Amino acid sequence: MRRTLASLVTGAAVLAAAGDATAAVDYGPISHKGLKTVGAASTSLKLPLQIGFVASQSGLQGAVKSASNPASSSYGKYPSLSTLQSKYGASSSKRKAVVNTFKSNGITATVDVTHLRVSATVSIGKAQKLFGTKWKVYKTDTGSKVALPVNTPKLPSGIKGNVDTVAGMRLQISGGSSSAARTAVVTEGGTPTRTGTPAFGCVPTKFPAALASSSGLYPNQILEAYGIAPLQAAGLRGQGVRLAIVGEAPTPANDVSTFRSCFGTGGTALKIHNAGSIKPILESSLDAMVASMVAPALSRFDLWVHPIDESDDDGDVEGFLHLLAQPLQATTNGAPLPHVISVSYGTCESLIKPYTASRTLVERQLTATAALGITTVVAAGDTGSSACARGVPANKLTSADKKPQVSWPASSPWVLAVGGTNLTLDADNTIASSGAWNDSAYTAPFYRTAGGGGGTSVFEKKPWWQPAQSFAASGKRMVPDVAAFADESPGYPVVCSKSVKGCSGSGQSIAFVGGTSAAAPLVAGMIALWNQQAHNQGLPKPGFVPPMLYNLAKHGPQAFLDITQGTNALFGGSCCPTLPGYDLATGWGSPLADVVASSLVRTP
Ligand SMILES: [Ca+2]
Repeated sequence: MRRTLASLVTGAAVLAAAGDATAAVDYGPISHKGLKTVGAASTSLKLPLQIGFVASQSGLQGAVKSASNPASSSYGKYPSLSTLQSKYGASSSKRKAVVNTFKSNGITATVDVTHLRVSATVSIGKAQKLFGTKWKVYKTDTGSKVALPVNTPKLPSGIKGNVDTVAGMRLQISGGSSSAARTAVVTEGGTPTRTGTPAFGCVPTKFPAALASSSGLYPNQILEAYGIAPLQAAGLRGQGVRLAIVGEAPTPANDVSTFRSCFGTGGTALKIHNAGSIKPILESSLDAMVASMVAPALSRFDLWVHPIDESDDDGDVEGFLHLLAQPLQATTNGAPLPHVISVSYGTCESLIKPYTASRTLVERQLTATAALGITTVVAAGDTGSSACARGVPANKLTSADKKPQVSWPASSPWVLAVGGTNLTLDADNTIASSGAWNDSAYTAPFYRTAGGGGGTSVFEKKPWWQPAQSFAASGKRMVPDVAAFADESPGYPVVCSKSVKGCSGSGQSIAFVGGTSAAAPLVAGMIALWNQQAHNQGLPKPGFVPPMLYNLAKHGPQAFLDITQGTNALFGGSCCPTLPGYDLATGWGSPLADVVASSLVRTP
């Protein structure tokens, strides 16, 4: 069984944003121009509003730069959460004015821990009075029904002037024509079957069927290949470091512990938060098992769960915002901030592009996270240079699906984007060859339209730490930053049980799973070890690592396994071949964890 990562989104309606040049408040796509009116919206429907304060976004961005730039004298000096609030967040008077305006209308509004955002759930009945417009239900061109304001909302005094972004005025009532399941599934550096020498752990006795298969690169092999094993042997196992995974569903704790005892990677137990009665998914199992094999002895190992409604036209960006905000929000209950957050979700840029308001709020959340010295590691996607082809059955792929696209939020300048590679190992588990992950290069039965995400963003600006490249559109964010083993052929062995969505068989079994959603927690685990190394040696905190890694690629390229074989194009076209050095299929290549750990930056 093979599976790749879950996505945020399916088909989407593309609506024009209702712009108001003077007021400069972004409500996202709330225009109903050209849509068929269904009727009045029920006044009891609830709008989950997420509202961005007028705050010092440029100051916040500057704080990320000065703390994460290895050439800066303030390298490693990240502000605390309380400094971030007071220096860059909304002022007390702005926060109070907004909260009190809602309060006087009988609505509870809650300011988030960064003081950049406030949330309030408002019935359409109350919203109509508060914002001076009716809401009606409209039918979109995908067949979904949405409630939208009839006129551009008018912000009441107390709110007006204190906020610049309001998401959630548009409420999806029913889903549209959602596309089919997202379950997906040495050519050019890869071998679709097992290579090297696995340590099978408990597999021969507990999972003989997995032993008999030719799939899977096992934990000992991955740890050896990427220079993680020597760090672990030297005592670096994540002690003192906090790693958080965010996901739309939990994993059975028992599957994670079986995996860890099977392969000898036991240590700090995974704490799962807010799982409720949500059915476990394989994605979360993969994330937890891969991160735990790299950094088994973390001081905190958390999985934060928040459901995502994948039938929403926008892929539930607001649900994603909640998901992403949890590790920071948990500080209100006394939880310490994580050092690294692993995210295996994404959606293709053209689907998310119109949803400007909620997208802006996610970007700000990611900026605040980076400013606190936390790296958010995001999977770059599993459909090569065509991110919109995700989840679309081969016979239904349109030319728009096949177009070069990257996945968001991997394309955000505030995250580390991790692409995918294939991997062939020698008998001693050192790397024999590695190429861009692209299963369309294999023949049956290993052929898949699956590969590592990468390309150039259409709406994200090129971050200051990314040097321009002749082969990419100038001024835009290039994806990925790095890449690691993600090939679902042969895949990673993962323990899964019957209760897990997407897992077949009775009781526990081994599934072989791939995707950049495996590569992302792998790199997140490495970042945990680099944090520990920096702490042990009294070096500045690696914090938001992309600038440090790009600096390293320039001055010490041996810290990466440069990938020069293959392309991540699944449907032909010129994007994106691997090249010597940086390329749009694999970034700088695969970080070699021990070399990076020995090259960490000292204070200038
Ligand atoms: Ca390369």
